[in-house]
Amino acid sequence: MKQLALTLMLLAAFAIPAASQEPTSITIKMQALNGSGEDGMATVTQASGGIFVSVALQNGGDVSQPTHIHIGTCGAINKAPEYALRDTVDGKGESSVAGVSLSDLLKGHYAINVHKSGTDLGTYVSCGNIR
Ligand SMILES: [Cu+2]
Repeated sequence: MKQLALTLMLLAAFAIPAASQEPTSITIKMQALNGSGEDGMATVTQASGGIFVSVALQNGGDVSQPTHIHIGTCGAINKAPEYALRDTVDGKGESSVAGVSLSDLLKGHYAINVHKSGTDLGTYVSCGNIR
């Protein structure tokens, strides 16, 4: 009987996958920049053939704010957008991006970056690291 219990325990141990499962959705803390007050959250969800990105910020205002995924981190971001997202308006934006997976993003260094406006791309108002 003792032997059986031990065997079952060993079987259970092997049934647990060695690597932890890839997440299907992550939540990102978006941090206000340059006095914008645009703190908030973003989610990146794996979808079929791509990802779905949802951004929700405070104090967004009604100006369309260009929003992208950039290579790098919020502290050291590559200025060229890597993946375009829908503009954030009133603090909200929802985008589908084809041809990229959440696990690809998590393997590299990427950040979601929100710009002040189409005419002031150089001022960043909110950023969150994808991790
Ligand atoms: Cu950008």
